[in-house]
Amino acid sequence: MLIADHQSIAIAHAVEEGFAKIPKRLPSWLFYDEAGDKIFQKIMRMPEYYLTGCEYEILNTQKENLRQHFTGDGSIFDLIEFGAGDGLKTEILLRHFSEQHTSFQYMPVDISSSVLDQLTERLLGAVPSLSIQPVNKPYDEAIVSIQERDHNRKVYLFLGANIGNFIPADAEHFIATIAASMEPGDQLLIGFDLKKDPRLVQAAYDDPHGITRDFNLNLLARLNRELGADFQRDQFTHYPYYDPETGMTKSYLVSMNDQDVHIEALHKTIHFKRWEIIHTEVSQKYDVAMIEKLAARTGLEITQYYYDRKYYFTDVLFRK
Ligand code: AVI
Repeated sequence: MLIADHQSIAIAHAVEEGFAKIPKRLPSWLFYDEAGDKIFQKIMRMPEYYLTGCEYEILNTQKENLRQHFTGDGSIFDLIEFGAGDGLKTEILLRHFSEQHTSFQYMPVDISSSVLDQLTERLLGAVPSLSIQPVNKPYDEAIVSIQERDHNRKVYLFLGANIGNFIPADAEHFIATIAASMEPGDQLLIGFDLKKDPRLVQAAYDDPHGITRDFNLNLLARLNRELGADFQRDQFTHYPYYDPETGMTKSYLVSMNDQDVHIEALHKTIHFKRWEIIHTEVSQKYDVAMIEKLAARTGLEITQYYYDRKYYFTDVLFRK
């Protein structure tokens, strides 16, 4: 028996809409259920997935520079983070800022209250003096409500190359939404994965351990669990493709046979032709020209690029 709670209604809706498209697609937020979160932790520990190590390096080497930028005139600031995940990377900054007696409050934003509860508990264990105010809302609503809550200066964080999971037009729209709410002096730090040797990018999404394959296929397992679907995971194959011209990695699940899949919650049977694709994710890689264009089009100024030693990744500080 399927329980039609708020979350499963949203999932059913997204799946119905996605499978009506040509080519079929599923939104990448569907990756992150409990099983998907665990597989993503494994991805972040793989040597092929260079992104995490690069950003750790940047935050570790630049934490004092960032603190000085964020602190500005010394007045208290709100450190607002979208998509904090397990918070391990942000902890580098939070720990350092607390040790330096920096005056700030940390506001992680997520639509999942359980993600926020776990994050809060973990961070308070790691940094007991942290002032943390979780915001349990979709990103756009959170931006408005935080604005109304206090008049502190705002520093927004969007780390981990999460911006890459938007197609460029949507990335611009998201940054423009934040920029519209920023006052002069407010800042925004975004993590961008950079264009590089195409083989390295390809390997990050097509690892030899099969971990990213499991991450992608978990989508189908999730639909089986939550929507009563009868996908056979071994009838689909994981196929990521990096295009060095556009900088876009697209991930697909490809149907290896002609097959019908029944989805109980939708009262529908979906047909997949042999070699038909389901497009499941975009991971956009950037270059400096693309980042400058984003800044120009959203009315932001670039204060600083922070790079890792290999120039694989950059955390870019913007201000209004
Ligand atoms: C969360 N996001 C930035 C990851 C990425 O690189 O696009 C998700 C991911 N998908 C496959 N591997 C990692």
